[in-house]
Amino acid sequence: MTGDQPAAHPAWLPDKAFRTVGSRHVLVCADGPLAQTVAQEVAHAAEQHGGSLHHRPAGQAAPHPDGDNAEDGSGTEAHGGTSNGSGAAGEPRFDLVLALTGADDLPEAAAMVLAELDWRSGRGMLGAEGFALGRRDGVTVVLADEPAGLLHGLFQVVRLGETAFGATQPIEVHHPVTARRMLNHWDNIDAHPVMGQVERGYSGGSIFWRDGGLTPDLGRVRAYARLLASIGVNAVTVNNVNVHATEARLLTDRLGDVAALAEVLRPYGIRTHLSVNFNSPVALGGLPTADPLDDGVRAWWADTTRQVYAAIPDFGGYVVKADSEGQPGPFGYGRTHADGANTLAAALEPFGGVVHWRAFVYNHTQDWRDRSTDRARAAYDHFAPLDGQFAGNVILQVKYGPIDFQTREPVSPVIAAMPGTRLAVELQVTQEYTGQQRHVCYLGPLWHEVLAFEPWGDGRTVAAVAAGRGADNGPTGFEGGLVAVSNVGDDPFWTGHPLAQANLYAFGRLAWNPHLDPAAVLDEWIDLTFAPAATADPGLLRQTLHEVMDGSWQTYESYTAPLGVGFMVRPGSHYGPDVDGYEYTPWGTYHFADRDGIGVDRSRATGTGFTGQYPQPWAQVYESADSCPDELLLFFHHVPYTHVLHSGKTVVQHIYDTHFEGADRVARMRSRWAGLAGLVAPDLDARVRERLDEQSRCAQEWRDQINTYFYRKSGIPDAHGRRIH
Ligand code: GCW
Repeated sequence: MTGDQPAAHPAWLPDKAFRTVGSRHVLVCADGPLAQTVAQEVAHAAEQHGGSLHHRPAGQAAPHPDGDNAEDGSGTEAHGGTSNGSGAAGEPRFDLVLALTGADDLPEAAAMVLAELDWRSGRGMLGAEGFALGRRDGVTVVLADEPAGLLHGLFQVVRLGETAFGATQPIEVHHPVTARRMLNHWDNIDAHPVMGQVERGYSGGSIFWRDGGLTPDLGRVRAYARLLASIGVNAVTVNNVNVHATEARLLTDRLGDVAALAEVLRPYGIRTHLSVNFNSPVALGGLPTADPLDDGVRAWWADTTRQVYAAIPDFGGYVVKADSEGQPGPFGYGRTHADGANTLAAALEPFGGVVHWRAFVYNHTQDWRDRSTDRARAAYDHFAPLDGQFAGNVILQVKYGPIDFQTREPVSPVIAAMPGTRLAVELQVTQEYTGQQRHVCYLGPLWHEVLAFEPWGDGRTVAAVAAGRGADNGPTGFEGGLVAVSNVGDDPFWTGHPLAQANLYAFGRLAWNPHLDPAAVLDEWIDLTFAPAATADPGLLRQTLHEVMDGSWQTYESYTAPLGVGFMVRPGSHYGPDVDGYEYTPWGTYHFADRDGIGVDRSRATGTGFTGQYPQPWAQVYESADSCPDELLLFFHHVPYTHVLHSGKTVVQHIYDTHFEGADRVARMRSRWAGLAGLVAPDLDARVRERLDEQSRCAQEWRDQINTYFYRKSGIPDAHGRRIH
């Protein structure tokens, strides 16, 4: 227990997940703060499970068997048992060696792996975070050029469990696909009157801020950093992109709080970034303007940023939401977004910092009568013409879809439109539009699909664009990154719904390697979190979790807005059905259903022309209702209810069928979970049951409202005569 907070669930890193490492004799051969973290992790595991840790700096010779380990002055020795015997060079024999490639006097197995690595690619090729993993002579070896690689390698060994200590393994080299893998927290220090403390947060309060200031529970922040490091996340913003008055001051007089958080995140290889308000030179600096081309404004940003780096030397940079949903921006001064971003970038440049500049810019005060304005077009229209004008340390942060994190959207055409700009793709782990952590909705398959999408149909993927890789897979010099909005709060289960932890897990793993199979990623999470092997019925536990989670995104899609049309959620909260809730609002999110048909005509021929923002082949595929994939049909086209889909069903029958099926599937998920009795911890079980009850209720409500709406609009009865109201 920490204060009045219940103890946090260990998520995917309970002590038992470390049994295979903790029961072994481990050598850590590296120095620096991250190596210290590796050593602490191993030492803790060894205490729990009876193994041992020997930690020596990289530049130090191995101990001799008759020596007294006096050279351990700067290292540590932790035992749950003793090292078992002598190795060839007279040193203790280890089961696991985690060493820097530059370390002196490596044990023989590690030297063998290093020699092979040198022969293959040469040391120094592992980079800042990569690692090599191999097993020789009964010893598992992790080698890295930098300590961060050892941290990632340790967690890979933890994930592998006994497999890491089995047969001799060929050497595997692991690299993150992109250097920056970031989570954005939409956390406020002060609870916002409408949005609460965490905007679109469904997991309690902020883990960073409490009672108007820094959380007293930095231990929880440390535990969070550990979870993030284990999945490869290496950057975090600690405040909302909507930067309100109190939070704006994190940049200046409340900077100490940010430094305190950075201090806790740093030992896990996580850099701290800050969301800043574009108007800060006025609001905080007392200047008459925030015009980005004004000399005084530039000097203010430069000076303020210098002070940030004085407090936080490894500070990552700024995230900016400008001219978006009421936030100030360069438009207010007749300047472009390149002008705005570049001014902040110039201030960060001397220190190696970056600006994440969000492309989520659109007219949120649209007249619903105006059919010529298409919100989907906005990001491209604003930003594509600016390609090539952004400074080298500006990263344009683009939501994966053109609208707003809907359950189903096409990939944003901006991703294919700016070859001369560093682009980060933004995903939403918090389930704003996907059930708000009351519904099970495993998003790994959605993100996998987005990251694997080929904008030019030529093998080059969205993930490659974010990673700055060209058609030949060579570096383009425009590396951006992957970013996601966090789903974590101070809830004991971290994510409200315990099964929503899997989304956080999957984001990290897919950001590290987008080629991973989301079902396999889920399996990793299940193994680490529930340790099925240690339960009475491992098969049932694993199978049930897969049955409940694998297809849950498609299930959610099936009982909510149909065929990519989006929204139909309750305005404001974005939870539950309200088909016409947004239809006559200024937000630009319409479905245009009438008695004959539904959907948004975004074709070039007769609609808003949005399809023309895509390169071929997609410009053509999306242009025609005949070639448009079913699941996106209503995003791109307005069609009659009797339009026949590729599936052979009419649109309206598809709506009825998917909504009946979706609600039925939720009922099955609920009864499958009930069959787990006793295999999971009672508190977790109770929380999941409570959420499944709500999901089941809500899915029925969606089913009935959507089906009734379209039956009343179209007058077309369900072919199967099921009950519609
Ligand atoms: O999805 C919308 C949310 C807003 C959010 C905005 C954004 C932080 O409804 O709450 O604001 O997107 O991404 O900026």
